[in-house]
Amino acid sequence: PRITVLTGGVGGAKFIVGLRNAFAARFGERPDSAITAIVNTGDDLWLSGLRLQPDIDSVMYALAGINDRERGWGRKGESEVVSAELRGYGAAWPWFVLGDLDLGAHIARTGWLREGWTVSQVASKLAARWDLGARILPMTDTEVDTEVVVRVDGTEHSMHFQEWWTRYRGSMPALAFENPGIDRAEPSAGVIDALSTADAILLAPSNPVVSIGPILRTPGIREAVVHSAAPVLGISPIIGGRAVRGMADTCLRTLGVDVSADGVAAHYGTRTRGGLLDHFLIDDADAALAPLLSDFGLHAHVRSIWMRDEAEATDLAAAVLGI
Ligand code: GDP
Ligand code: FO1
Ligand code: CA
Repeated sequence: PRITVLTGGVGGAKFIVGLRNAFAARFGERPDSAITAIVNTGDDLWLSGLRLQPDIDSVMYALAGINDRERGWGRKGESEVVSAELRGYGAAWPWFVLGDLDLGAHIARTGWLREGWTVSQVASKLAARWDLGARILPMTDTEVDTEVVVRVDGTEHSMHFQEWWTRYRGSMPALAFENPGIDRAEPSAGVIDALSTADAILLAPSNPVVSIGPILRTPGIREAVVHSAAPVLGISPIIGGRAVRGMADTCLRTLGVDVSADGVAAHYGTRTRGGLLDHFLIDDADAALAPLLSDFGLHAHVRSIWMRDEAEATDLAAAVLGI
């Protein structure tokens, strides 16, 4: 079977690692091209002349088994020699760490982009180094970096999502999240095919606003999900009214979405009623919400959806494959 997953960085990456493992256990082979991750590129940014793709790198590092699990982002065993030098020169952002190992990916990527390779070709070239067991596709080859609209002293300003997220930790109330140019962006090569030929489409437990949001806003992607013959299944990123980690709660409030598993389900909507989902997985802690989801016309599935380690992620993905 072919499985296509829409995903952001760390939350989605945990699930995709589990999905790769569960697929291999169930079908007796590594999924490789049978699992396609369509990854958010809204987090991407230029910094000191380098192109960073945090969500692409989070998925690649997690599948390669070289991610820093404690910190949640970047490479494990990282050092910060270059970052300290950049700070010394007053270059880049003083609040933003560019790890030495991580910089290898940024330099390689930027070099290839300057040689004329597309964003998705570059993602494949980087991925080729590792035995990932899944395919990584950036949602688009166009730069559509997410901007956050904030109000300072009564006037509205935009800042890059990474500045809002890492410098201010989401503490500045966000009025809106925008992706300038996205109306003219196209899905990268293979994205629509991966959706229309999938046997199942999954919405990873990623940030619905700033990770899944930009993917669905890329022209053609939402329609491809809605019109797919495959079942569409989502996993809630909200457990017991809280984001497991990160600031999905703050992002949801900006859109006026209730911070709850049923709030996220209603935000995605039910396919039979003009939305996206056929199935939604919620945590045992939210079991009381299951009847509400059924009222939305959704198939609700209740189990533990908290992935504390790789074994729990694999169990969760095995349950998803069984639906
Ligand atoms: P980011 O791009 O690095 O922020 O990662 P994602 O957008 O892919 O995922 C972030 C979301 O993952 C957050 O909203 C978390 O609530 C959610 N998340 C993280 N870990 C888990 C988990 O173990 N289980 C579930 N259900 N959600 C999780
Ligand atoms: N997150 C931080 O909180 N602080 C950092 O200094 C930081 C550096 C960084 C460098 C490269 C990269 O790919 C990701 C990095 N992140 C950092 C994580 C990232 O800002 C966010 O967690 C995600 O973009 C949100 O999805
Ligand atoms: Ca992200």
